[in-house]
Amino acid sequence: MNAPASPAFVPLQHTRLPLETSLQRGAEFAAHMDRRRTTRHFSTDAVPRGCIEHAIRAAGTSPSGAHQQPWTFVAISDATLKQRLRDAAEAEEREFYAHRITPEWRAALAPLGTDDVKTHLTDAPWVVVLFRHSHGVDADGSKRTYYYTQESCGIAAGFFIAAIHTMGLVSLTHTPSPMGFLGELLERPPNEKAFLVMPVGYPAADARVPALTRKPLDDIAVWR
Ligand code: IYR
Repeated sequence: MNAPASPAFVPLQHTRLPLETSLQRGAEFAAHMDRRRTTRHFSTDAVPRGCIEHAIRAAGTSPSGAHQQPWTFVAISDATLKQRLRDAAEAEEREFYAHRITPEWRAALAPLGTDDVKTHLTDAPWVVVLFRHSHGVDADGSKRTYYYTQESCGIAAGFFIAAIHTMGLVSLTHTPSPMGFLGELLERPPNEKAFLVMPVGYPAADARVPALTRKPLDDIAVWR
């Protein structure tokens, strides 16, 4: 058995900001994020690959369990592949909306106007599929345990979505259920499990969003 690696440490690069700057930046960032909306209505206008690269780079800076970085981002722009993905997702979703959904779930989704028609999967110039590594695979093919992979991928998805918004683009978090078909379609190894599908692009000129409000700070924070 190998001895555990001794940790190598380097100085943290950090400059303390004036308090006023911290507060101003914090307020600006919160307001910026509050302008993010999920929409189902995408323009077919092209988005250069560079934008998607920036967002994946940002997502790749996310903290992860034991720094195992348990993620792969598959960025699809090929029209045929997007159509195949849409066809397969819609087949699952037709089953979901017709049979698998519970009455309570249907009622919860009603205000959002979701259905089994996933036009965004072919309209959006990019569809990015985040795969979660349920475990690692060492060079000799043996299985390595990974830790907190759900949390790690959830945080990475958040960074990705924030980066997309910062570039003036929109995304939609889509969770076809079940997602097994994505690993097959995108030829991912068995340890990679589809986690989230995110069409990315510009909003359609007539894009609409549900008229929803967000919980105020007092409803989501507790101070002790
Ligand atoms: N996976 C389905 C259903 C769906 C579920 C939830 I919770 C949503 O917030 C939205 C949709 C779909 O993607 O349509």
